[in-house]
Amino acid sequence: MKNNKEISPCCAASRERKEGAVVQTFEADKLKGTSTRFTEKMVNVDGGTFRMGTDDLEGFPADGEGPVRDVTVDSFSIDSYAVTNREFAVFVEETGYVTDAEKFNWSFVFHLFLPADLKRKDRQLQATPWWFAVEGADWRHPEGPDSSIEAKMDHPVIHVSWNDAMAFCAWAGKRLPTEAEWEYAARGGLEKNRCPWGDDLLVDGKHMCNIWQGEFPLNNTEDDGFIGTAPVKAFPPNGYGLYEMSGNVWEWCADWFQRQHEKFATNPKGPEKGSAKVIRGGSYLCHDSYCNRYRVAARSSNTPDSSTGNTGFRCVLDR
Ligand SMILES: [Cu+2]
Repeated sequence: MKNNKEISPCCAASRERKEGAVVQTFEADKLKGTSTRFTEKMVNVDGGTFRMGTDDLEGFPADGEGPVRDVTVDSFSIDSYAVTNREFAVFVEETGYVTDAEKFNWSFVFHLFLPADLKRKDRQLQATPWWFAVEGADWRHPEGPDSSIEAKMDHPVIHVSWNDAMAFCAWAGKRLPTEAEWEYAARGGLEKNRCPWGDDLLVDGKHMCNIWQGEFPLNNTEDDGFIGTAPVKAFPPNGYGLYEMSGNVWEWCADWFQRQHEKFATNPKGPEKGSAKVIRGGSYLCHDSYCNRYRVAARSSNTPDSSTGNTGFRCVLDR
Protein backbone atom coordinates (compact mmCIF):
# COMPACT_ATOMS: atom_id res chain seq x y z
CA MET A 1 0.00 0.00 0.00
CA LYS A 2 3.00 2.28 0.47
CA ASN A 3 3.08 2.97 -3.25
CA ASN A 4 -0.23 4.73 -3.43
CA LYS A 5 1.31 8.02 -2.49
CA GLU A 6 0.60 9.85 -5.72
CA ILE A 7 -3.09 9.40 -5.10
CA SER A 8 -3.24 11.96 -2.31
CA PRO A 9 -5.58 9.63 -0.50
CA CYS A 10 -7.61 10.77 2.45
CA CYS A 11 -6.71 14.38 2.54
CA ALA A 12 -8.90 17.36 2.08
CA ALA A 13 -11.28 17.74 -0.85
CA SER A 14 -11.48 21.11 -2.62
CA ARG A 15 -14.27 23.19 -4.06
CA GLU A 16 -13.67 23.66 -7.75
CA ARG A 17 -11.57 26.66 -8.41
CA LYS A 18 -13.97 27.87 -11.06
CA GLU A 19 -16.55 28.34 -8.32
CA GLY A 20 -14.35 31.18 -7.20
CA ALA A 21 -11.69 30.21 -4.72
CA VAL A 22 -11.30 33.66 -3.36
CA VAL A 23 -10.07 35.11 -0.16
CA GLN A 24 -13.01 36.87 1.41
CA THR A 25 -12.64 40.58 1.87
CA PHE A 26 -14.65 40.67 5.07
CA GLU A 27 -14.04 43.68 7.21
CA ALA A 28 -11.99 42.41 10.08
CA ASP A 29 -12.72 45.57 12.07
CA LYS A 30 -16.43 44.88 12.02
CA LEU A 31 -15.94 41.43 13.47
CA LYS A 32 -13.37 42.45 15.98
CA GLY A 33 -14.55 41.95 19.52
CA THR A 34 -13.71 44.15 22.44
CA SER A 35 -11.29 41.73 24.04
CA THR A 36 -9.07 38.78 23.23
CA ARG A 37 -11.12 35.60 23.49
CA PHE A 38 -10.30 32.22 24.93
CA THR A 39 -6.82 33.10 26.16
CA GLU A 40 -7.07 30.63 29.06
CA LYS A 41 -6.59 27.76 26.61
CA MET A 42 -3.34 29.19 25.22
CA VAL A 43 0.23 28.25 26.10
CA ASN A 44 3.39 30.26 25.63
CA VAL A 45 5.98 28.89 23.27
CA ASP A 46 9.47 30.38 23.47
CA GLY A 47 10.95 31.22 20.09
CA GLY A 48 14.00 29.48 18.73
CA THR A 49 15.63 27.83 15.75
CA PHE A 50 14.57 24.37 14.67
CA ARG A 51 15.05 21.87 11.87
CA MET A 52 11.89 22.21 9.80
CA GLY A 53 10.65 19.58 7.33
CA THR A 54 11.92 16.10 6.63
CA ASP A 55 14.00 14.28 4.04
CA ASP A 56 12.69 10.89 5.12
CA LEU A 57 11.66 8.71 2.23
CA GLU A 58 8.47 7.68 3.94
CA GLY A 59 7.27 11.26 3.41
CA PHE A 60 5.67 12.79 0.34
CA PRO A 61 8.42 14.63 -1.58
CA ALA A 62 5.78 16.07 -3.93
CA ASP A 63 4.22 17.82 -0.95
CA GLY A 64 7.41 19.82 -0.40
CA GLU A 65 8.18 18.28 3.00
CA GLY A 66 11.89 18.81 2.43
CA PRO A 67 14.60 19.72 2.40
CA VAL A 68 15.22 19.90 6.11
CA ARG A 69 16.15 23.51 6.84
CA ASP A 70 16.93 25.85 9.73
CA VAL A 71 14.01 28.04 10.61
CA THR A 72 13.82 30.59 13.40
CA VAL A 73 10.55 31.75 14.91
CA ASP A 74 9.84 34.41 17.54
CA SER A 75 7.99 33.60 20.76
CA PHE A 76 4.21 33.25 20.50
CA SER A 77 1.20 31.85 22.33
CA ILE A 78 -0.89 29.13 20.76
CA ASP A 79 -4.23 27.47 21.51
CA SER A 80 -3.51 24.23 23.33
CA TYR A 81 -6.37 22.63 21.40
CA ALA A 82 -8.32 23.36 18.21
CA VAL A 83 -11.23 25.81 18.18
CA THR A 84 -14.26 23.87 19.37
CA ASN A 85 -17.89 23.93 18.33
CA ARG A 86 -18.68 25.62 21.64
CA GLU A 87 -16.24 28.43 20.93
CA PHE A 88 -17.29 28.84 17.32
CA ALA A 89 -20.92 29.04 18.43
CA VAL A 90 -20.09 32.03 20.66
CA PHE A 91 -18.47 33.75 17.69
CA VAL A 92 -21.46 33.14 15.41
CA GLU A 93 -23.92 34.15 18.12
CA GLU A 94 -22.15 37.48 18.65
CA THR A 95 -21.41 38.38 15.06
CA GLY A 96 -24.05 36.62 12.96
CA TYR A 97 -21.18 35.34 10.83
CA VAL A 98 -22.18 33.04 7.95
CA THR A 99 -19.60 30.43 6.92
CA ASP A 100 -18.57 29.60 3.36
CA ALA A 101 -20.22 26.17 3.63
CA GLU A 102 -23.52 27.88 4.47
CA LYS A 103 -23.12 30.33 1.56
CA PHE A 104 -22.40 27.52 -0.90
CA ASN A 105 -25.03 25.42 0.88
CA TRP A 106 -22.81 22.34 0.79
CA SER A 107 -19.64 20.89 2.23
CA PHE A 108 -17.58 17.70 1.90
CA VAL A 109 -18.59 14.79 4.15
CA PHE A 110 -16.86 11.41 4.41
CA HIS A 111 -19.04 8.60 3.04
CA LEU A 112 -19.24 6.47 6.19
CA PHE A 113 -21.11 9.23 8.00
CA LEU A 114 -23.86 9.52 5.41
CA PRO A 115 -27.23 7.83 5.12
CA ALA A 116 -27.75 6.13 1.76
CA ASP A 117 -30.00 8.87 0.36
CA LEU A 118 -27.26 11.48 0.77
CA LYS A 119 -24.70 9.42 -1.15
CA ARG A 120 -25.67 10.79 -4.55
CA LYS A 121 -23.48 9.74 -7.45
CA ASP A 122 -23.57 13.25 -8.90
CA ARG A 123 -22.26 14.64 -5.60
CA GLN A 124 -19.39 12.16 -5.30
CA LEU A 125 -15.76 13.08 -6.10
CA GLN A 126 -14.33 10.83 -8.80
CA ALA A 127 -10.68 10.71 -7.75
CA THR A 128 -11.53 10.44 -4.06
CA PRO A 129 -14.93 8.73 -4.06
CA TRP A 130 -15.16 8.71 -0.25
CA TRP A 131 -15.98 12.42 -0.37
CA PHE A 132 -19.51 13.62 -1.07
CA ALA A 133 -20.49 17.25 -1.57
CA VAL A 134 -23.48 17.23 0.73
CA GLU A 135 -26.17 19.90 0.57
CA GLY A 136 -26.93 21.36 3.96
CA ALA A 137 -23.70 20.14 5.53
CA ASP A 138 -22.04 22.87 7.58
CA TRP A 139 -20.44 23.35 11.00
CA ARG A 140 -23.78 22.92 12.78
CA HIS A 141 -24.74 19.95 10.61
CA PRO A 142 -21.46 18.08 10.14
CA GLU A 143 -22.99 14.95 8.62
CA GLY A 144 -25.71 16.59 6.56
CA PRO A 145 -28.91 18.57 7.26
CA ASP A 146 -30.39 16.10 9.77
CA SER A 147 -27.24 15.89 11.90
CA SER A 148 -26.26 18.12 14.79
CA ILE A 149 -23.34 19.06 17.03
CA GLU A 150 -25.34 18.73 20.24
CA ALA A 151 -23.17 15.89 21.53
CA LYS A 152 -20.01 17.37 20.02
CA MET A 153 -19.64 20.79 21.61
CA ASP A 154 -16.11 19.92 22.73
CA HIS A 155 -15.08 18.56 19.35
CA PRO A 156 -13.12 20.77 16.95
CA VAL A 157 -15.33 22.85 14.69
CA ILE A 158 -15.26 21.44 11.15
CA HIS A 159 -16.64 22.50 7.76
CA VAL A 160 -14.88 25.82 8.26
CA SER A 161 -12.93 27.37 5.41
CA TRP A 162 -9.72 29.37 5.70
CA ASN A 163 -11.85 32.49 5.30
CA ASP A 164 -14.03 31.38 8.22
CA ALA A 165 -10.97 30.68 10.35
CA MET A 166 -9.60 34.16 9.57
CA ALA A 167 -12.92 35.73 10.53
CA PHE A 168 -12.95 33.87 13.84
CA CYS A 169 -9.36 34.99 14.49
CA ALA A 170 -10.27 38.62 13.80
CA TRP A 171 -13.13 38.41 16.29
CA ALA A 172 -11.02 36.62 18.88
CA GLY A 173 -8.17 39.13 18.59
CA LYS A 174 -5.86 36.36 17.43
CA ARG A 175 -4.40 35.14 14.14
CA LEU A 176 -3.69 31.87 12.35
CA PRO A 177 -0.25 30.34 12.94
CA THR A 178 2.31 30.55 10.16
CA GLU A 179 3.26 27.12 8.89
CA ALA A 180 6.66 27.46 10.60
CA GLU A 181 5.04 28.34 13.93
CA TRP A 182 2.68 25.42 13.55
CA GLU A 183 5.47 22.88 12.96
CA TYR A 184 7.69 24.35 15.67
CA ALA A 185 4.79 24.03 18.11
CA ALA A 186 3.88 20.54 16.91
CA ARG A 187 7.40 19.26 17.48
CA GLY A 188 7.03 20.15 21.14
CA GLY A 189 10.72 20.80 21.70
CA LEU A 190 11.90 17.50 20.19
CA GLU A 191 14.28 17.28 17.25
CA LYS A 192 13.76 15.43 13.98
CA ASN A 193 10.78 13.72 15.59
CA ARG A 194 8.22 12.02 13.41
CA CYS A 195 5.24 12.70 15.65
CA PRO A 196 4.50 15.35 18.30
CA TRP A 197 5.45 12.89 21.08
CA GLY A 198 8.38 11.10 19.41
CA ASP A 199 8.93 8.68 16.55
CA ASP A 200 6.71 5.67 17.16
CA LEU A 201 3.04 5.78 16.31
CA LEU A 202 2.10 3.80 19.41
CA VAL A 203 3.55 4.35 22.86
CA ASP A 204 3.37 1.31 25.15
CA GLY A 205 0.77 -0.07 22.77
CA LYS A 206 -1.42 3.01 23.22
CA HIS A 207 -2.75 5.27 20.50
CA MET A 208 -1.47 8.82 20.76
CA CYS A 209 -3.67 10.45 18.13
CA ASN A 210 -6.93 10.07 16.24
CA ILE A 211 -6.18 8.61 12.82
CA TRP A 212 -7.51 5.69 10.77
CA GLN A 213 -7.06 2.03 11.64
CA GLY A 214 -8.30 -0.68 9.33
CA GLU A 215 -8.84 -0.76 5.60
CA PHE A 216 -9.25 2.73 4.19
CA PRO A 217 -11.82 3.91 3.17
CA LEU A 218 -14.32 1.18 4.03
CA ASN A 219 -13.53 -0.22 7.42
CA ASN A 220 -12.31 1.81 10.39
CA THR A 221 -11.68 -0.54 13.30
CA GLU A 222 -11.65 2.45 15.67
CA ASP A 223 -8.73 1.01 17.64
CA ASP A 224 -8.00 4.56 18.78
CA GLY A 225 -11.59 4.96 19.95
CA PHE A 226 -12.91 7.21 17.21
CA ILE A 227 -14.30 6.95 13.71
CA GLY A 228 -14.73 10.69 13.15
CA THR A 229 -13.60 13.66 15.22
CA ALA A 230 -12.61 13.15 18.85
CA PRO A 231 -13.22 15.69 21.60
CA VAL A 232 -10.25 18.00 22.15
CA LYS A 233 -7.86 16.69 24.79
CA ALA A 234 -8.80 13.09 24.03
CA PHE A 235 -5.11 12.22 23.68
CA PRO A 236 -2.06 13.26 25.71
CA PRO A 237 -0.47 16.65 24.94
CA ASN A 238 3.00 17.09 23.46
CA GLY A 239 6.01 18.60 25.25
CA TYR A 240 4.57 22.11 24.92
CA GLY A 241 1.20 21.07 26.32
CA LEU A 242 -0.52 21.05 22.92
CA TYR A 243 -3.26 18.56 22.15
CA GLU A 244 -3.93 16.79 18.85
CA MET A 245 -1.25 18.48 16.79
CA SER A 246 -1.42 15.19 14.95
CA GLY A 247 -4.61 13.62 13.64
CA ASN A 248 -8.22 14.52 14.53
CA VAL A 249 -8.57 17.48 12.12
CA TRP A 250 -6.35 19.22 9.60
CA GLU A 251 -5.56 22.74 10.77
CA TRP A 252 -5.44 25.85 8.59
CA CYS A 253 -2.24 27.88 8.57
CA ALA A 254 -1.81 31.49 7.43
CA ASP A 255 0.58 30.76 4.52
CA TRP A 256 -0.09 30.19 0.86
CA PHE A 257 1.20 26.75 -0.11
CA GLN A 258 4.43 26.34 -2.05
CA ARG A 259 6.82 23.42 -2.52
CA GLN A 260 10.12 25.32 -2.45
CA HIS A 261 11.68 26.61 0.73
CA GLU A 262 14.52 28.93 1.68
CA LYS A 263 17.53 27.18 3.16
CA PHE A 264 17.46 29.47 6.18
CA ALA A 265 14.55 31.59 7.23
CA THR A 266 13.44 33.75 10.12
CA ASN A 267 9.71 33.99 10.74
CA PRO A 268 8.84 32.82 7.21
CA LYS A 269 5.34 33.69 6.08
CA GLY A 270 5.16 31.84 2.77
CA PRO A 271 4.74 33.34 -0.70
CA GLU A 272 2.86 36.55 -1.44
CA LYS A 273 0.30 34.80 -3.58
CA GLY A 274 -1.02 31.35 -4.25
CA SER A 275 -4.07 29.28 -5.00
CA ALA A 276 -4.27 27.21 -1.83
CA LYS A 277 -3.53 27.65 1.85
CA VAL A 278 -1.38 25.31 3.92
CA ILE A 279 -3.10 22.76 6.14
CA ARG A 280 -1.21 20.75 8.75
CA GLY A 281 -1.52 17.83 11.11
CA GLY A 282 -3.56 15.26 9.19
CA SER A 283 -6.92 13.98 10.35
CA TYR A 284 -8.96 11.04 11.55
CA LEU A 285 -8.78 9.80 7.95
CA CYS A 286 -5.00 9.45 7.75
CA HIS A 287 -3.81 5.87 7.73
CA ASP A 288 -0.34 4.75 8.71
CA SER A 289 0.15 2.69 5.58
CA TYR A 290 -1.66 4.87 3.11
CA CYS A 291 -1.56 8.57 3.87
CA ASN A 292 0.76 9.07 6.82
CA ARG A 293 0.24 12.81 6.78
CA TYR A 294 -0.29 12.86 10.53
CA ARG A 295 3.53 13.26 10.80
CA VAL A 296 4.76 16.65 12.07
CA ALA A 297 6.61 17.36 8.82
CA ALA A 298 3.69 16.41 6.58
CA ARG A 299 1.73 19.11 4.81
CA SER A 300 -1.11 19.62 2.43
CA SER A 301 -3.22 22.48 1.16
CA ASN A 302 -6.70 23.52 0.23
CA THR A 303 -8.35 26.50 -1.41
CA PRO A 304 -9.39 29.27 1.00
CA ASP A 305 -13.10 28.77 0.44
CA SER A 306 -13.05 24.96 0.78
CA SER A 307 -14.55 23.21 3.77
CA THR A 308 -14.54 19.57 4.77
CA GLY A 309 -15.56 17.36 7.65
CA ASN A 310 -11.92 16.88 8.64
CA THR A 311 -10.51 20.40 8.68
CA GLY A 312 -10.50 22.90 11.54
CA PHE A 313 -7.98 25.31 13.04
CA ARG A 314 -6.34 26.76 16.13
CA CYS A 315 -5.15 30.32 16.77
CA VAL A 316 -1.99 32.05 17.95
CA LEU A 317 -1.06 35.38 19.50
CA ASP A 318 2.15 37.41 19.40
CA ARG A 319 3.81 37.86 22.72
CU1 LIG B 1 -4.20 11.91 5.22
